[in-house]
Amino acid sequence: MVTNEQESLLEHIHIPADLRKLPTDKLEQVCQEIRTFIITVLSENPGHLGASLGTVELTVALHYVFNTPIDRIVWDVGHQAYGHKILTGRRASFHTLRQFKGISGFPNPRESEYDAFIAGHASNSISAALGMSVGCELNREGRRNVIAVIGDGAMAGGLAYEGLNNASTNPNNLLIILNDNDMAIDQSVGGLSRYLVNITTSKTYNKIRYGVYKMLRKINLLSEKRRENILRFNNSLKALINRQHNLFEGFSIRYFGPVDGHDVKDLVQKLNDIKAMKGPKLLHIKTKKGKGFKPAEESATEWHAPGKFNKETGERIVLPQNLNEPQLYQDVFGHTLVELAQQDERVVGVTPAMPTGCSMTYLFKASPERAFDVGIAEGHAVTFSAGLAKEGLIPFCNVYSSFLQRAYDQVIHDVAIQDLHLILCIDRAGLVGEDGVTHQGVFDLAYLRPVPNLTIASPLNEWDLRNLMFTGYHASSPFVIRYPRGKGELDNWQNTMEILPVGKGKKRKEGTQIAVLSIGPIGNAVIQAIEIVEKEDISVAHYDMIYLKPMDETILHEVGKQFTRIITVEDGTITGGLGSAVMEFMAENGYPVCVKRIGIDDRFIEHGSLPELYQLCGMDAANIAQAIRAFNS
Ligand SMILES: Cc1ncc(C[n+]2csc(CCOP(=O)(O)OP(=O)(O)O)c2C)c(N)n1
Repeated sequence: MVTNEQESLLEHIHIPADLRKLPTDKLEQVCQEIRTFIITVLSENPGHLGASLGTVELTVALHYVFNTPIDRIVWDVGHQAYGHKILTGRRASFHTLRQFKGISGFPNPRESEYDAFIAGHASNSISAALGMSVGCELNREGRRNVIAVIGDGAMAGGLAYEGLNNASTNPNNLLIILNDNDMAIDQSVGGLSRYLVNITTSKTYNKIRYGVYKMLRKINLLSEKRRENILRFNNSLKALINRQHNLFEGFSIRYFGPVDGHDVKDLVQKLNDIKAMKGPKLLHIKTKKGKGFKPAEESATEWHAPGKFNKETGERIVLPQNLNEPQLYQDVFGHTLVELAQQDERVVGVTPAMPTGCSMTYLFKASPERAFDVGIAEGHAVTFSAGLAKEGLIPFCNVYSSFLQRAYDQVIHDVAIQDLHLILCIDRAGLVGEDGVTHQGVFDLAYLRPVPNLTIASPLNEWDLRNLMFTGYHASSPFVIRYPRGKGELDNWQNTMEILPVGKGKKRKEGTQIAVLSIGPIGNAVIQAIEIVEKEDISVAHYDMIYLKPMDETILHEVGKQFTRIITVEDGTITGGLGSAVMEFMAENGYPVCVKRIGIDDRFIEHGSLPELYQLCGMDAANIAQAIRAFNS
């Protein structure tokens, strides 16, 4: 612990070069100060707590041993990089984390030269770092070290294997740190996770191996030429002791570890030992998610991103749930899925590593044999669901909007071409707020609309989500439902399920001067905007389209005939979504109308609270009202 008498070291570390001036025996104190700082700031300003507490020692050791920012650290996902932010000039602004115009929750090269690559979506670090490392060998500017830091959860993603497979093909000096805490957000799943447990328990082999490496190095035998021989020697040793192949050495990547990722001095020593080695290598470290904060250590999923909390008592500050309040879309999804599964044993659930986030946990509890967490593997989740559908099951495959970008080809090739009946539930659709630029779920309407055979729908409220799940269940081809994170709008929740006829929208309000067409929950902002302008005697008709595809052509013809001014509103990109579809329809059918599209224009949207971001994008009620006013004049 840092005692009051102890002088703070962290306060004097503005950049990693300051850290590198310290003697090694001061590093533990630096770690303790970083940990305390993260806990203190995050208790007031919510963020990803557990992962960053687990990487404090690693972060300090990396910046101590390597010459950052010339040497590059590529963080995978990036939610574990808070310590890195604190050491790289962002300690003073750390309290603005994830806030509008504050620092990002993930590394971003636009924010700092120490952030080597964009992060947010899992499993890209090995490919990116390998590209840099190979690039360095080709460049004449001289060598730099490139280090990819990847968690055991992210290591399960297919892209990581593509990087591993390619790692030994071209000359490079890549170092991969496998940060193994046996957790993704939920428990890590799958064969890799079991493999890592096995390898971790193979202590004898790993100890002997490291000893042999050190001895050879000491007597100067570890030249490049000898590498192959040593690998072979290691393999025989391994066969002798374990009768187990090492996955990474199978890819011709030298494997070291596992080592204690919370022993900063040892980490420094190990990194120094392997730093100069040429060729791709991997250091496997064992860490604890939430390290140093007991509640987070004990309940890693809950403390992955816990919101505000009391740092003294370890209590999360959770507002009491009022049962008469609107429901969470996620809970509606989770409970409805269980009900459908109880009615029909063909119904199954598939999630790529987000059972808690999307509330598939209810199905895991009710029917564990019919709920599948496939790991961080969105492409696989979609194709796996397609396989299940081929066998006559009815999969509800739940993928977050921005992560579904990883599975675009699978949606087209494996689902749509074969017209397989599954329900693709797109969670976190639309602006997501604090997670920022990498997580905004704003592209799905635009990228899915051109795909034949898909039905694409979005509910105005949480009850319609339930109804759409029921409708999708009764469909016979791929059925897509997109909905946002958080609470819906209804205060008169109904526990019934009804079919919403495919391709039929709803006229919510008559009007004479302007027609507003919306899709999804953003329609509630439209309802409020219309209430505002009606007080100014502007008469607006409102249509909730519900379906982007097929679109309700009866509504579109009615609107084309009765109005000359149409506004479209969607929680997604202006290009390619509802607004574009309406414009195409009006042009193709010869309606002389003027269409104003409200949505996200051609730029990336950074982090901030949802109200701030909706305002920024002109998608809040006041701005929509202003757009109606301006369009009417
Ligand atoms: C492509 C993609 N899918 C899902 C996520 C959501 N996600 C964020 S962190 C995380 C778990 C990562 O686990 P691991 O790599 O082991 O890191 P840890 O949190 O344990 O440090 C997941 C699934 C993501 N960021 N990217």
